[in-house]
Amino acid sequence: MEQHFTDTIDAGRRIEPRDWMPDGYRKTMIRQIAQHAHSEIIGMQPEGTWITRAPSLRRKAILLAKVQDEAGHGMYLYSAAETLGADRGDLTRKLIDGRQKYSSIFNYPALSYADVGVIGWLVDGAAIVNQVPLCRSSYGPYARAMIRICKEESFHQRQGYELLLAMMNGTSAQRAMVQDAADRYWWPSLMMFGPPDADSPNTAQSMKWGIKRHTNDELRQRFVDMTVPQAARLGVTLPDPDLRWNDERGHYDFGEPDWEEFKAVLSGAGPCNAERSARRRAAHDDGAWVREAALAHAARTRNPPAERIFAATGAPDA
Ligand code: BYC
Repeated sequence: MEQHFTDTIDAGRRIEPRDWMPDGYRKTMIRQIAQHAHSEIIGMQPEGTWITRAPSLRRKAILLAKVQDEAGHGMYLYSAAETLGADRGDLTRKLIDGRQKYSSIFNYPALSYADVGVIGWLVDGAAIVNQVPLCRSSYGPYARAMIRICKEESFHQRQGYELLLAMMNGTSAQRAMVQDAADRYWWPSLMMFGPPDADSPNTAQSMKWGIKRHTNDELRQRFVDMTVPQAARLGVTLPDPDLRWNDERGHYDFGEPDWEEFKAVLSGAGPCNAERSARRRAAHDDGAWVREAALAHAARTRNPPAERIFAATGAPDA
């Protein structure tokens, strides 16, 4: 069975839910998919705070649609984790109790409306660079979920960039807001790709299993190369004095993110960790009655009371 699994991966074919897989593969897939799902769900919070304060009806409609998409992504991903035997309620409890991670990026605040644009441009931009290769990930349900997610992320990135273009063509105060947001989000966006390869405990095995197709550093470089010309077009300066084109490498050189800050954010000491978790916990508690009502409704639908059957079909003969 192990040979068949290895042959399937080596031939670039997909592992499907009913196929045999090593325990480590299942565990790694559940970890990655759960962290990804949690990121989508927690990721609704920073931008969500701006829905009621959007500057126009058009911006509000776009932002609502985007945040709703993130909820949808979380749902596809929890479903993908369920195909591996994970229990959705259990995953949610692990998120709420702080036993499972979500992306570091969502532990930073969204301080102005320009942050909505910069999150779309940089955070969704980084997400696309990271997730497009995952459409070829070896686990079928995850790879297929990723195709739809990437299409939607692409819309998210464009709406962010379009919003920033509008602001950069506005007043000097608006341009300053965009620059400030880019200054705050640049380094945390680079951290989204994970620790440097030398400090990444999972990359080597995940590459062998075809779960990941590129290393963290490869994707970080790809993101920098893609983003620098976009920043120039916008008229935004990226806050890195070491950022320059390297003709020999055919890539941009860039500075080192503050990995101590990254570790602090992962260990719960980021600017918004406590707030994000508390909000998620409160939403879960406040939603208890919805879950109870849904369960009661499902039970009633499975075993409808006699009077409802008779109302629909007419009373039986005495
Ligand atoms: N934040 O060995 P490594 C989105 C963890 S959602 C937090 O390199 P791996 C969006 C890592 O999980 C964005 N934790 O790990 C949503 C591992 O944890 P364990 C989320 C991080 O898995 C709404 C440990 O550190 N995207 O885009 O090989 C609105 C060691 O790292 C981070 C995904 O989840 C981090 N930044 O590689 C807008 C994509 N980085 O083992 C946008 C799918 C690392 O200690 N995930 N860790 O539990 C992946 O591609 C990979 O899991 C990663 C990490 C590249 C993130």
